[in-house]
Amino acid sequence: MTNTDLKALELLFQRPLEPVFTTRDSGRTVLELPDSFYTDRYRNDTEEVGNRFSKDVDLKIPIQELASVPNLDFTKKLGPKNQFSLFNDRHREIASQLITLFMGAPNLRQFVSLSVYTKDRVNPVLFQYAYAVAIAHRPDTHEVPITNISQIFPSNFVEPSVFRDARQEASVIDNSGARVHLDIPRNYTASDREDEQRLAYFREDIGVNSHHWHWHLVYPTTGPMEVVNKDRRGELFYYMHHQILARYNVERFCNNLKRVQPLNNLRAEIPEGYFPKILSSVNNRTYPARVSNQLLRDVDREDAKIELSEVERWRDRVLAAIDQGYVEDPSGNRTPLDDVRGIDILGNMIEASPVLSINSNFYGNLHNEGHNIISFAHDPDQRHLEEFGVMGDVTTAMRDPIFYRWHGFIDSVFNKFKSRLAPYSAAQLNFDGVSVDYIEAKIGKSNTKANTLLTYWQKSSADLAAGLDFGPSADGNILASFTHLQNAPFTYTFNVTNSGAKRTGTCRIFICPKVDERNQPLRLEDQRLLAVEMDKFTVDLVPGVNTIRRQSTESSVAIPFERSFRPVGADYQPTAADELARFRFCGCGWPQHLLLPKGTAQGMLFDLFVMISDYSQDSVQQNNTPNDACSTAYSFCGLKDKLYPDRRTMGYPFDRRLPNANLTELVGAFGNMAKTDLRIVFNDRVIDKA
Ligand code: CUO
Repeated sequence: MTNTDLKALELLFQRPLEPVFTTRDSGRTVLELPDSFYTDRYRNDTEEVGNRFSKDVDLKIPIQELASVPNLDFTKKLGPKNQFSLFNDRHREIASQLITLFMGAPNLRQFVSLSVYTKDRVNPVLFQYAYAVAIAHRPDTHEVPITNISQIFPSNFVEPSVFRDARQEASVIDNSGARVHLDIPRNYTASDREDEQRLAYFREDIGVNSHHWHWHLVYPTTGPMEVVNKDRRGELFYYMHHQILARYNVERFCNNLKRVQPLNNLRAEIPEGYFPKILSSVNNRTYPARVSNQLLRDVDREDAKIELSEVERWRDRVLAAIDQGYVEDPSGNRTPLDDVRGIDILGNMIEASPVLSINSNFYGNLHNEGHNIISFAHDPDQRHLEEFGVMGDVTTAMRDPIFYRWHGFIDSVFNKFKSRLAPYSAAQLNFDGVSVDYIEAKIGKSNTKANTLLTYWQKSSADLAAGLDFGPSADGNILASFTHLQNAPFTYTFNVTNSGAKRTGTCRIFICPKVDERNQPLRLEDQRLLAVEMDKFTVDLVPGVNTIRRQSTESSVAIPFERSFRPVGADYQPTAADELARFRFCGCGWPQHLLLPKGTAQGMLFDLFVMISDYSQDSVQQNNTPNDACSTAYSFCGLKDKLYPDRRTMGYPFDRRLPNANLTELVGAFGNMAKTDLRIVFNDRVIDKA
């Protein structure tokens, strides 16, 4: 790959709504298009337009003619100003064809040309999605970093009045180099009359929403098989969203709210309203709101038709399959839903992926159509010409309280399947001759108490300028500051005695709430569903006592703030090839600043649970190195182009019933497990990032 190919591909993530011939890279670079690339609108003025933008640039990147010009008619069903939804069948079909087209470009240079040619001819959000999927999966684009979605379409993530300020500032400060901080307000979507508002810091967190977008980008439901058919993707759909639910429920306990009520009755009013206030980038309108006590209705629109009864029928068939213990393909062949493959089959069938579902005619498209019905609740028959609400878009869905009720229902279906499996046996849980004798988690400073962790508010800033179309030309001088939850970094220390020969184990760390919303102790059967995965890593155990130390910042579920909001542009990228590969894949991962739940001012008690399992039962045969691209967040995101690196079912040991009544009995019965009380104290102060 030459540097200019790399650069051209990167530049296409910038200024998604501006024509492709305008300057990019802070006015320094322009793409030189063959005349045939100009759309009809500019075709008669190609010379003038080309000259105007290439006048003062440092670099002109010539774009090669296309060997064969694609027919893009299939994309026309989605207009340039329409919203694009991954949950919408027609949109997904268009995206799938576009991804296939991008994946099929014969070489890198032609891929660049194809992308440049396509950019102004299709819906901009559709383009950015299909383009990013292709970059993530083409073997020749490994080195191209995918710009975080919050930087491409910042208006989907932050309160819109900030952008007016941004443009104003840009016109006054020009290129003097002065940096302007724009403050994104907190708590702008509702007042505290709305109880759900207590969770806004979680639902509207930029890192949470961009993680969710990135996950769906890495695990699309349609497209060429080599893109869609990833190892255990259905299971990971279940597990990643299950963990979101566990985290959200625990977060609710911290805020004095009861657990999410799964949305299992589509005919009942939805008490939770949501007024998102954010702007859609493509049409400059705010995302539609949903009033309190809205009823869901059949959707009958040009762009979507779904009946509630259809979704209910699919739901009943899926539940019947779980009760019967098998699924049927279109020819009537039965596949048992066993303890190893069952969850993966169900994940792909319920989400659903039309290419991986065992029988999409019969089991339908349960989860996606639920998103759709909810997202059109405000205008189901299009009489008001409104587009879908935030639930229709993976970049914004997690902002709405209803997301957690719908996913709460989907999760309850998966949990129902898991609870039908036999409880884990002693043989599946123990690790003979290994005992965990001591565990603690402690903040780094010397005078802190063990097992008391701390959260607080932090003010950080991110450069969101790449996506500010027609905005300031010099990026880097407009920084958006926002306030988010943060935790003080801490270290786990475990003492593990190995009474056998040298061997390897997998260390699994969870935190579980101890009491429910009424302050009643949780039974293990409830606690396991609320267990929050904190970390997972392999440990080598020598004979005798081993002391294991691990930093909270090394967690296998999370990525650091800097990776979620890295500055874009070649200047900021690592140069070593392996570092680059990691940088590129690594936008997927739970935000490190939300690794710990908020806790409470008085301190909220949790069980810190650790288990060392037998690595010979966990390991997967593949070249496994700790430096794999983005090995840091593999629990939620897998490893790029590899098998999921833990053979146990995801969530082990809490994904199935356990042979004991409570956690104390469980750790008493198995020496390779231990727990201790952990207190999370929340300090209600805003601390500026150093
Ligand atoms: Cu991620 Cu419903 O699957 O939003």
